[in-house]
Amino acid sequence: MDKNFQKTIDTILQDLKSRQSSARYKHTIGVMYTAAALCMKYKEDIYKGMLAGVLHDCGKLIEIKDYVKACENYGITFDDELYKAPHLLHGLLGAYFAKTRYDIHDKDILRAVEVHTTGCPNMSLLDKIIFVADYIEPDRDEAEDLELLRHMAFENIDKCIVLIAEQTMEHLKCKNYYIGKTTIETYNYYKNKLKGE
Ligand code: DGI
Ligand code: FE
Ligand code: FE
Repeated sequence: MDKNFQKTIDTILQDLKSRQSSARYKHTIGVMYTAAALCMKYKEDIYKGMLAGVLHDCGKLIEIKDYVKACENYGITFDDELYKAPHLLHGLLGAYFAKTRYDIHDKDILRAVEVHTTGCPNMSLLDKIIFVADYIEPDRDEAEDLELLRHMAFENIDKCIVLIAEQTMEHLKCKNYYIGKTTIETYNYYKNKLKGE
């Protein structure tokens, strides 16, 4: 463990506090602590989990209308389908800002930030923890069955991922929003994984 870890987290939090809305900051803190708890449960590095939690939405430091242009400017390449749902770019932008603004180069952390919105097949434990923590942190209240999901996160994280992906797709379908390829792949991958167990 890096001895300066707490200092690194504090410095980034201080910066985020001054740049994020108070609601987004509260969510950030919620994801950080929820990720820490899940790391304890699943024996993942707590400090990596906390740092990934702190950074996961830092892509939102710029406005959504600027996401596409920013990706072009920074040389961040993305699948054409993301033009249909540009808010999904905040993970990629977040990983970029984590590196360039906050000097975090740990590949596992950057990857967890990158995939936190859609998940992806075959996620690392850290990826899963951030994906789930983002959805269940204490300040969230919009999802259905939060009590069940919060319990399931600590019982069977893969099952929790399937439930989250399912709810997200339902929600998108109801609203007639574009459902991304990766979102569907995440759901299918973890659904099949559970069947095989
Ligand atoms: O950034 P947060 O709000 O904390 O959470 P997030 O990064 O998980 O983003 C959640 C939003 O992303 C939520 O409104 C659902 C949406 N989303 C997730 N997968 C897809 C999606 N939106 C579209 N259009 N398509 C997707 O596949
Ligand atoms: Fe996000
Ligand atoms: Fe988030």
